[in-house]
Amino acid sequence: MKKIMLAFLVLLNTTSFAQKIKPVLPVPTKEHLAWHEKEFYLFIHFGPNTFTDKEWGDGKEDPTVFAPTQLDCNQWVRVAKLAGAKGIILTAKHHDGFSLWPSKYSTHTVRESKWLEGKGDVVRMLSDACKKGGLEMGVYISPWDRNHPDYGTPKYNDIYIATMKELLTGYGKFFELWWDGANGEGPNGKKQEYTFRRFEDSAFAYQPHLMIFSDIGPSIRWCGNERGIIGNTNWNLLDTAGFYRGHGGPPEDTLNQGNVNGKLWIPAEADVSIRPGWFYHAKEDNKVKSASTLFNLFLKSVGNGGNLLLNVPPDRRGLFHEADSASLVGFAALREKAFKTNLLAGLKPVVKTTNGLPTLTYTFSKPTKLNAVVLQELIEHGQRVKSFTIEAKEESAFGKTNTYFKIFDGTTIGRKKIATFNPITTTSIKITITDAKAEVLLKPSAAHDFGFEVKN
Ligand code: FUL
Repeated sequence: MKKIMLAFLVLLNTTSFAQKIKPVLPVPTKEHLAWHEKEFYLFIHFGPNTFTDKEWGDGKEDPTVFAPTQLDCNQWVRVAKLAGAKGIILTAKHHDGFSLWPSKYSTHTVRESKWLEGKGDVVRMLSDACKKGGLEMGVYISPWDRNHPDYGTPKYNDIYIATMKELLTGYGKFFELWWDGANGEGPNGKKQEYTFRRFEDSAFAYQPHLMIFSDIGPSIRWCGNERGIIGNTNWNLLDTAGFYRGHGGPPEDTLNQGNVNGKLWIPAEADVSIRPGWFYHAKEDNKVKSASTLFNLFLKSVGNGGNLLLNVPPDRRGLFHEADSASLVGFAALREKAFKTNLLAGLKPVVKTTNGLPTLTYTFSKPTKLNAVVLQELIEHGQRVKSFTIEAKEESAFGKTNTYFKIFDGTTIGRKKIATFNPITTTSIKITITDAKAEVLLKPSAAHDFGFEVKN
């Protein structure tokens, strides 16, 4: 049996070749594939907490505290685009229950504020700005509601569904719906028994192409931490049987790495804030993550096969703060510099198969400096690679021109693996798949010299 099928072969004869490929189940949906391609998008936490200096509002705040002076969603979109983000997910409703749109199911909304004389709608403004700027939009609608008088009663589940309907049918297409796991007491001291299955069915009925995030999916999983770090080993697969949202999910390291033989395709998303808090606090203006910290987070999330959801909280003006914008622009410049030149472009690897596992050898025309190799599987046919190594040919300093030394020991590849190592100058690199579930299907590899240091 021919155990290796490389992407360049697939690309030569896509249809007939693709038909012969036996998938390794589960495989991603086409919505998953489109989501994977987004890689990086922004999160926006904005609401009364921005003005009360809190992280979790109690739902009793006077709605008139919400008083941005220069709110401009076009500025958010402009900066997001400069940062190279593909979309924006907005906290349409956080735990305080305050709705950033004039919901008819709540009395704690922008309508009750004095902002734009109660006629404003942040969801509408952002959705218009995203459409104009060519970004996709998503919404965070907190199930936990510390304001709604019916929270803690079965009626609230219907209200939550009606609230979702208002958003999901009133503003055009959203790419993602975000459910955080928090489930505390409401105003009457009771916790809610959520009917998540109904929530899910309703959301998909309103927007069939939606990707729904929660700690355990159904579409995307939490990566198990809020530091933006997905496991070096990262299976896009997860077993959710026996776990219920809000009642304890799998252990955090399982969320971080997935399950090697998981039954469902539920990839990891890394949510992390550019500042210590999720909401804006002036005292954190000097704690904004630097461009190079963001770049390292990119390596630990997108570079480990997941997506990066980076929170940038607007300030009390309703604008991204200058410090945040500067980091974001610097972050984009580092990505541009790092990935601009593919040192393997135009090089055809020599492919050898040992025990059914491929080794790809690339030979440079002259000694070449590099500190990263990017590998990708054709995940539409399932995730397969369990481990691999990268070796580089020794410089001829000791006359041993034919020896290779190991520069990277890897596990999964999945949608993308950005393997980084201390810079080396070499004439040849060898990528060996050392274990895989089935035939290995790789896209063409890339190698780079970032030209700056990264934390390995
Ligand atoms: C958590 C929330 O409790 C935080 O306030 C924040 O929104 C974070 C992204 O999700 O569950």
